[in-house]
Order: sequence, then structure tokens, then C-alpha cells
Amino acid sequence: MLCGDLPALLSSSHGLSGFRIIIIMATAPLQVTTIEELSCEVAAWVRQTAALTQPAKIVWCDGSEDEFRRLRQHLVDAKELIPLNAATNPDCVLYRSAPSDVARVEHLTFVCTSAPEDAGPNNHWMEPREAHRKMDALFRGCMKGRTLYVVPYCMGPIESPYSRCGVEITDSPYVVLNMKIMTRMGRMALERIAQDKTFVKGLHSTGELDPERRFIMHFPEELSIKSFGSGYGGNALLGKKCHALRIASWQARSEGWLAEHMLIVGIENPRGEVHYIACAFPSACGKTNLAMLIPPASYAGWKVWTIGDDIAWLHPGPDGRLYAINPEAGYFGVVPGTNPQTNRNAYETIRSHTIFTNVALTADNQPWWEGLKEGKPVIDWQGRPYDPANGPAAHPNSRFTVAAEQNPSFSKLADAPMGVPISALVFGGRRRTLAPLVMQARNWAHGVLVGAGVASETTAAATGAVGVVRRDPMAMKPFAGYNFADYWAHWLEVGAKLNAPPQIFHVNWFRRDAAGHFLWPGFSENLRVLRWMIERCEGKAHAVETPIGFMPAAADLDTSGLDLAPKNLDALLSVDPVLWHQEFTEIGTYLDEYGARIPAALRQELAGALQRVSPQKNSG
Ligand code: OXD
Ligand code: MN
Repeated sequence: MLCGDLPALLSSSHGLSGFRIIIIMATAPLQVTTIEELSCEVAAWVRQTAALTQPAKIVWCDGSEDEFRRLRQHLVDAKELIPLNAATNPDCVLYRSAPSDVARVEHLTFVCTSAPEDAGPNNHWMEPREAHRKMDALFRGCMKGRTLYVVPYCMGPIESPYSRCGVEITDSPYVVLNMKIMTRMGRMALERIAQDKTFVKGLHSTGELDPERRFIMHFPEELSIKSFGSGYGGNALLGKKCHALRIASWQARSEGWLAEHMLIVGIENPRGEVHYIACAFPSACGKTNLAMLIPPASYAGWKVWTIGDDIAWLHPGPDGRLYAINPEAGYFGVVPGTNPQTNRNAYETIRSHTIFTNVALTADNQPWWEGLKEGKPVIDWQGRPYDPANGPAAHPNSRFTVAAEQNPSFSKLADAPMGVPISALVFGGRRRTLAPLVMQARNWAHGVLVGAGVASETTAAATGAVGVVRRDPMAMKPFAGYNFADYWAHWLEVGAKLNAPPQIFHVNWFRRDAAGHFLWPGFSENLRVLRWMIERCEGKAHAVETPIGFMPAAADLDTSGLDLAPKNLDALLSVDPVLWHQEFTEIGTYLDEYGARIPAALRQELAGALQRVSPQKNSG
């Protein structure tokens, strides 16, 4: 069905909107139409938004390569993007954000549900009408003299029944370029919206980038988002955290699936069998590195396939297993620390066709960051001559945006419409002490408690103090679009629908000794731990039952060829019941914040966990 109101639409559109496409309709003869005609609902919302924001020009993005190149060139000409060394980094550009706009702003991010308890203690809440009033006041006239871009996008493979679409209206061409890389963007998404007859509305303006006039508001009951005053990825690329996690987790709850902050990776053993694993780690805790892992030299015949590095949408399948799709099409990864030893795949992936944000530059215009191990910075991330007295050369949360297809380990199943079957779900955090290298939950309900109890040191991915341990259940603290108590209840319900649920594990790559040295080498060597998990899923690997779950004995983990002192391995696999009793007591205090909404089954799991580490049980 095409829109009736053509003259009004056409008069509101300029620039790229003249792009013509041909669509074939089942019931009508061949028709030729412009992109704006594909969905009346989108067109009406664009008109309404333009009336509020008063842009000088409206551009409907078709998602073509040509459009991308033109827009990128426009930003280079306007000195908003810096082209990098074409010989070493072909088609790469650098973007420098405002120094006060370099990370997600959790304190300015709200979930606006009619009832505050639906947003829960885990979210900042604002009454929806008040939130709209506040945001509309900011948006009124904010695009005067600017271009309004209409960015239709699809989260997930365009053919997948599990995918969901949205439209972002933005005045930031940098956002448009990023959305093109991170999502299936443009005409094909709008065609799907016309069929689906529903889409998430995301309105974004960089405003004046004033931290005092910056808000990221979510209206899950209306499937809409309003984001003002920031151009940073997680605040501004609305398909990512805002849609694919906060709004999607709300939708997933009512539709019986899970939207999670998880990488998805396939591990192929030398017999050619592939197990898919989804892992939830907090921001900047190594999801991208694990998703692109290169097997250690001694693991001949093992291969690793990346499906996604940040978000998983998980659906119970008809065979009672859990299936995952990656809603994204690109990576928005943390740059510092990336080098051929830590993550050769990422290093290769970002050599060309990459947007770098807030990295430093070498004398010959190559991108540079801490941990690169080659070259020298001469210009820092703010464009100043590099002076160590000013801090790191690249911002600790500097990022790359790159198409997933460029990854040498990109899986051919990354676009599979029904996703991949998941053998194991893994939670993890960045903990200097306490949490062992790996443990396996006793069953799904115990795994939900393990996920709910995740705590991790904060990182530079969000503004605020770094290195402070906080509760980050399922790595979703900043992203769950509703009350965590209801979210855990939903996890328990999803598990109950699965005949063959994934095994649930917890890992900690970040355990340190008293002198502050990491006990575990991490990176490629993490495959040794994944191997134990996979073999547990296959019923092959041995484990010992400990008060906190099943763990490998030192001999069960393949550490051959590793320079790992036996006392360090013992420390990595040790469980101190006294410290765990304290931990579970603190988890109990945390759960108490959610009051009577906490599912009884979760309380029961906690009571069992406490009992297993109780002093009486462990005395004598
Ligand atoms: C991200 C984050 O950008 O979690 O993925 O902050
Ligand atoms: Mn993330």
C-alpha cells in the first residue's frame, strides 16, 4: 500500500529524496515510486517531526554506498572528518567528538513508563508526559539551518522473522554514517517497515552538545526514543543500546524472547563440530576480543567464528533449544589495547573502511592508541600536540565503527534468518578477587541467580568513576528496559520453555594476585576455558562440585604450554566460602531493593546458595 498524500510528501522533501526505486507488489502491476512513499506512517511522523524541529532540508537515506561516500566526503570537506593515511589505512577517517561527549551517560538515561515500578529501581524514571514535554521543548526548532536525515534501519537479518525495524531521525551526518555500518539501513528496511506495519521511532539531535541539556529518554509502551544533546555512539546510534536492548528487552518480555548484552561466537573443534556460545560481559570487558578470538598456536584445527560482538536476541526454537541472532551488522568497538597479539582479527578488520572516533594520530596520519605497540602519537584525541601530561593520547573509550563482514572470522551464519543454536550462556565481570576463572551453574534457575549476581568494575564506556565494583546483573544494568525483578522472572519463564536449555557458566578473566598482576593470560588462551565449557555441554569434561557450582579441577583444564605457576592456577580455581557467604549476603541486600516483585524461585536459589557456603556447613 502506498501513501495517498503524495504532493505533501514530495513538497517536504529535497536533496537525496529524489532517489527512485522500483518495487514489485503482489497485487498490483509494476510501480515506480520514491522512497518516501513506501510507508505512510513513517512519512507522517517525518512531517510531524519536521514541523517541531524546523530543519532547512530533509534527506531520506536510501542506504546506498554512493550515498555513504557522498556524505563522508561532505564531512571531510566540512573538516568534521579527517581522512587517514590512504596507503596504510585506506578509506579510514577520524572523527573527534566534543571532549565532554565521549561515553554513555547513564545518569541522564531514562525509561519512561506509565507506572514507575515497571521501570524499576534499576532505571531512572520519568513520567511519560513530563518527559515528552521536556524533550519537545529541547527539540523545538533545534534543526533550524540543519539537515534532518531520515534513517530507516532493520535490526537483524532483513529476512529474519526475529528482526525488528526502526527509523531514526537525526541531524547528525556522523550518526547516519555509523548507522549505515551498524545496521541494515535504508530502502530495504523501509520496505520491511511497510510490510511489518510497525517500527520503533527514534528522534535524535546533537543539540548544542551541552551536557546540561542532554537526555536519552525511552518510551517502551510507545516503542519510541528521544535523545538530545549527545553525538556519542551509545547515546546517539539509536538502533544499538536504545532500541536493540532497552526497547527490545521490553518487547521481548511480552513476546517470549530475550534481548541481551551478549556476544555470539561459534567454536569449531578439529572434528568440524561447532558449538555456539553467547556471553554477557559489561561494557569494555572483552566481548569483542572473545567474539574474534584466534586459537592459541597449540590448538591446531580449532576455529572461531564471529556472529556478533555486543548484542544477542535469543528465541526458544521449535526443537526446545535457544537460538540467537545478532541484530547488528557492524562493530562499535573499544580501540585501546587492540594489537596483533591481543586481537589480530580486530586489528585486521579495522585496517580499512573504518570510522575511528577519538583516537590519536602519528606523524604520517595513521591512527594510534594506547596498547597498539607500533608507531608514536604526535596529535592526541583532542587534536592537540601529544603531551603525556595531558593524559592518554587516545581517549580510553575511543572507538572503531566497522562492518562485521570485514572480520576475517565473520561467520557465514551471521545472516541466518533463524539464528544459531546456543550451547552455553556465559556471564562474567571484571573482578580482581573472589570470582574464580570459571564455574558452571547447577541448572537454569541457579544460572539466573549467577547472572543476577554479576558484579564488575566500571569502565570508561560510561561517564563516572572507573574501577568501582558495582552490581551489573547479566551485564544489563545500563540496558534493561524494565524492572529487573520482572526481567529475572522472564528469564526463569524462558528457561522453563526450553527442553534443552543452554548450560550457564560464569567466568572471570581479570583475577589478580596481591601485587596486582593478572593471574590468567586471557585473550587467545581463553579458548582453553571455552573448550572445558563445550566439553561440559557434551557431557565429556570432568568437574568438581563446589559450594558455588561445578568447577574444573586443575587437571581438567588444558594448561599445557602455558607459563602458569601451579599456585596461580590454584588461586584461579579457589573458592573461599567465607568470602562467598559475604558475597551472597550482599546479593541478597541488592535483591531486596526490588522488594516483593523478586520471583520466589530466585529467592529460593539465593537461600540455597547461602546455605551451601554457610559456616555450619563448612565447619569441620
Ligand atoms: C558499547 C557499550 O558501546 O556497552 O557496546 O557501551
Ligand atoms: Mn556493549
